[in-house]
Amino acid sequence: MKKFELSPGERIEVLVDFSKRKIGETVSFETNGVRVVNFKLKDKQGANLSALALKNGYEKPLKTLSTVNQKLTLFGMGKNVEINGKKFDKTRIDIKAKQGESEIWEVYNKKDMMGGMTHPFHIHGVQFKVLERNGQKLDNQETGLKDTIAIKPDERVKIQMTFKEKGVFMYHCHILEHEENGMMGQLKVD
Ligand SMILES: [Cu+2]
Repeated sequence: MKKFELSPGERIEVLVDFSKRKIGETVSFETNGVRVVNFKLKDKQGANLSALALKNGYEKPLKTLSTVNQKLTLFGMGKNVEINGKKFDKTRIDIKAKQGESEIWEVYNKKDMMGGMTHPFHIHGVQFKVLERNGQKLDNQETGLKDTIAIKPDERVKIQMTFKEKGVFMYHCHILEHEENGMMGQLKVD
């Protein structure tokens, strides 16, 4: 890939192939046309790309599940934000799950009259695989384990995860203004 998009809270691991570059050449990462990282090539020692890729976070194949366990609808902008029609309440548990169990969640970003905006949806205490986006398979950027996913207006994503830790965890939009205004819920894993 030549470019990728990241929303607030998202991270990406990138493997860069310098093999066709010359010693002394500079390769840059740019964001909106501004260089943020420069690589100056001093040496070219062979590295095994497939071995590097395998080392980083790729787990066993997913269990095949067919049921959607939870449906979440993200809605709103500014102060008027909600998940499934509710604002955050620290005395309320919104979702219960069991340690060791795998679930599929479907998360939908409902448009409003203004068109809505992208919500970077984030879950604490667990990492997930993205199964599909609007029923379509994914591009390469999203095949790894994630804990935040950017969902554009009118998009619906399916994610699958296995709960490894017991406890109470938050899930929320990662835009500060939205989480501060209650676009957040609580997940209890027993
Ligand atoms: Cu948001």
